[in-house]
Amino acid sequence: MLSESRIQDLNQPLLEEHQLQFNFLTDLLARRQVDAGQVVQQLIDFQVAIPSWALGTGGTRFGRFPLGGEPRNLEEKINDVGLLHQLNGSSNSISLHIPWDIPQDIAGLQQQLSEQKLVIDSVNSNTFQDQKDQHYSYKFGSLSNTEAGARQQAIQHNIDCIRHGQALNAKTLTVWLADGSNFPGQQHLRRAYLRTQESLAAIYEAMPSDWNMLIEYKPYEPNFYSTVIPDWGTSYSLCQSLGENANVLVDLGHHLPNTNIEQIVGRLQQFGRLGGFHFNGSMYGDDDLTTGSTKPFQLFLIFNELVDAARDQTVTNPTVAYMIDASHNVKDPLEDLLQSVENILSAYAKALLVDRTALYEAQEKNDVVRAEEIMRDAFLLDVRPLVAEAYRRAGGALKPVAAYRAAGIREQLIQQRGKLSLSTGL
Ligand code: AOS
Ligand code: ZN
Ligand code: ZN
Repeated sequence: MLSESRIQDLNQPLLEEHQLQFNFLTDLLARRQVDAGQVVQQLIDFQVAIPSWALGTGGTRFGRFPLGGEPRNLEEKINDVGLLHQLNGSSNSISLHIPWDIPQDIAGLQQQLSEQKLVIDSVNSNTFQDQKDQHYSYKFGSLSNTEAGARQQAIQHNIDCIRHGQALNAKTLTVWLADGSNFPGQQHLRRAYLRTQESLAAIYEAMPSDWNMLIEYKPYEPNFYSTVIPDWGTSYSLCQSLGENANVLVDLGHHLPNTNIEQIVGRLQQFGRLGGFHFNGSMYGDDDLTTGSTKPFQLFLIFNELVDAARDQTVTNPTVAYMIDASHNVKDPLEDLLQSVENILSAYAKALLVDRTALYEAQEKNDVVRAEEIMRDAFLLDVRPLVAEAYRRAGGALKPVAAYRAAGIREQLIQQRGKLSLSTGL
């Protein structure tokens, strides 16, 4: 939808100022023995998957305010991710949600994906809603349900997800369970865990050997007394019992306020069990706001753990899958996703700039203030010229949100798909 030359035209008036800022930063970093070009290359290589359910306006249980032009089917969702990828060069993959995105025309989809330079990242199962024609209800759980038939149905759904994913060369199944209880005594806590473990083992057994399972934890919602997989420890223990292709997924919104998420990230890498991320921003819980909108320092500290572990040869963690899991009520979802990716790349760039030798030295000497200053030095540097340069070198826009608006993309989408088009999803 956007031609490369259109993006170049939009970049043209911004180029001079960009060069000025980028050159300044390059010189400044060179004085500190950091090669700006190398950092830019690492930013270009960093890709964040976009979930199919984030492309339409999200909502809350109090209502939804559709924006128009929302993708109505998988083809249109892929198209939207393709647009994002054209603008920022950093979103080359899409995560599917079954049954919302069951692939029909496999050959057509494969062709579309390759034309838009995209791949399918992961497949997410859905056992938190009842689908019509479904025999057993998930009202009282899925993989942990007390009824064997309901568990079997949920196991089969996850296996079906794998089959759908295989058709499009995906290699990851993400499992998030809403299972839990709302009132004390409602559920036998240990038995619910054991039933879940057994169900997950059945799915794991059916999974091809080159696939990975990511197990997401969440302390509350939609259940408010207990959740079967509430925390990283439970996810971790399940992964340990399943095998090496099961790993923990950290969704930034799935922690109680003030949890030290960066430490969890560090621990999981130490244990070789960090499988992936769902990025979003959060004030209170699973708010699904723009990543980095409220706590950019926390995001930086998380990336600091990732960069640090990547440089440590004693850490043998599998490749981490990065995805955004956010969709809120008031923004154009495509603008929201562009902002999220930008905040993620900025946090990563800052983490790459931490003077690690000096930091280790300060840590060894217990020089608290010096250590903190080193972190602040990296965090407070304005790295936007590095991120913009990464976009530009990848053929994207220097300022993706501005380019998206200037190109009138939402208006075009509304014209094509209608004012009332509704995306399937939450
Ligand atoms: C739910 O809270 C989890 O974050 C899921 O990862 C995800 O949002 C859901 O599967 C989307 O339907
Ligand atoms: Zn999530
Ligand atoms: Zn969530």
